[in-house]
Amino acid sequence: MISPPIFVTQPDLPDLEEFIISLKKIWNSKWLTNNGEFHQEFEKELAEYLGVKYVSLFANGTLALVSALQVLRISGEVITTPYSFVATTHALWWNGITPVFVDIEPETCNIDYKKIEAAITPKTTAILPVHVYGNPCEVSEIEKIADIYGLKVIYDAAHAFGVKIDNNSISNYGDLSILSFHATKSFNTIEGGAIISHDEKTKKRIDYLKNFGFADEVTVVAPGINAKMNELQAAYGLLQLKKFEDKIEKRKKISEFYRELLKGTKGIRYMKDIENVKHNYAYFPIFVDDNYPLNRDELYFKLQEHNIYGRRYFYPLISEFPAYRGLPSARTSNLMKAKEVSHQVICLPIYPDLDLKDVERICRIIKS
Ligand code: T4K
Repeated sequence: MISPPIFVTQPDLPDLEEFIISLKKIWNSKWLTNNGEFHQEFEKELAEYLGVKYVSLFANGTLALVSALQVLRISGEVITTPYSFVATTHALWWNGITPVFVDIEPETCNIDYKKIEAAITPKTTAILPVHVYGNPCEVSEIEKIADIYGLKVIYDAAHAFGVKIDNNSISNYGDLSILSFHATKSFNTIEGGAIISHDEKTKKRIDYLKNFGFADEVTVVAPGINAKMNELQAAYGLLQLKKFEDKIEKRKKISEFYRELLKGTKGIRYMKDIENVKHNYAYFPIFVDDNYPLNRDELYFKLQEHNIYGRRYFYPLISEFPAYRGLPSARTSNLMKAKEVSHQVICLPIYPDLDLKDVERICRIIKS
């Protein structure tokens, strides 16, 4: 008998009874969106939990990214990675900005900071790196480059909710950081996202921009957008926050079990924890090289025959999609490492309720 499907992730939901209590409050108040009580409380609690100064909630991570670029008035060219979810580069495109792709460093799958300087031109205004799979970028080195060339840094921290370096939130680095709370993320509000900022003036500008640019009833300070999170999402998020640490512990256990079982499997590489980093174990990518008897796609589809649906995050590279492949920086010779890794990766299923017996079964298939 074939087992039920196991997907790359399964969203974690709050306790339904508790959520109903919040829903009743919303029903009674008739306050559904536009900076309601749950929204205000969620922003405050998130800032406290993450250890950051200001959180601005958004309807989703993509709108947070698009808006973050507007907040800092970024234009011209922005240096970024081709090894990410398409939303990273799409946010640039929606702002009329030209992405300039820089290759990655295969150990972490993050942008290779050593290659950033060579990509800077007089049109460069910012760097948009991604903490891929929640692995922190080389934040100090990136900051040094940004300071020398007068560039802004916006981190796409969509995968990095709760990640810390030396006990300091990853979201405290850069001029702004964006988070995603999509259903598939380690922390979800169904859809949702946030911009993390470090001073009151910037927080204000973000909040104006996500609400059409309104500063008050009769003042529109900029052509803003509607990117607000609603009260239902915020109430749901508050409940999620209470149990997030437990969920990370469960993910960590699963991650460690995968590593233990896959240890020594020829042709299969996986990522190690980084010293001084508190990881969130959002993803469990493996990289299949020539020493493995099958190529990546053969293993990917073999797993599917057993009803196991990993995902090839991130294949193809963003630079290979029609909108971007004509750009000079999209040429393969510029992105050799990213190309190689994108042909090796499979993200294996990981979520708090994943049974360790299923992890065992997945590893048995990989090793057989
Ligand atoms: N920057 C980065 C680096 C990102 O990775 C993302 C999003 C963003 C920015 C943008 O943030 P948002 O605007 O999304 O907040 C998923 C997500 O839709 C996307 O949020 C995420 N990155 C990306 C890496 O993954 P898909 O197209 O792979 O998702 P989908 O629908 O195929 O779901 C994957 C699996 O999850 C399904 O096979 C089954 C399971 N699933 C999914 C959903 C939605 C469930 O069990 N229940 C569900 O409700 O993009």
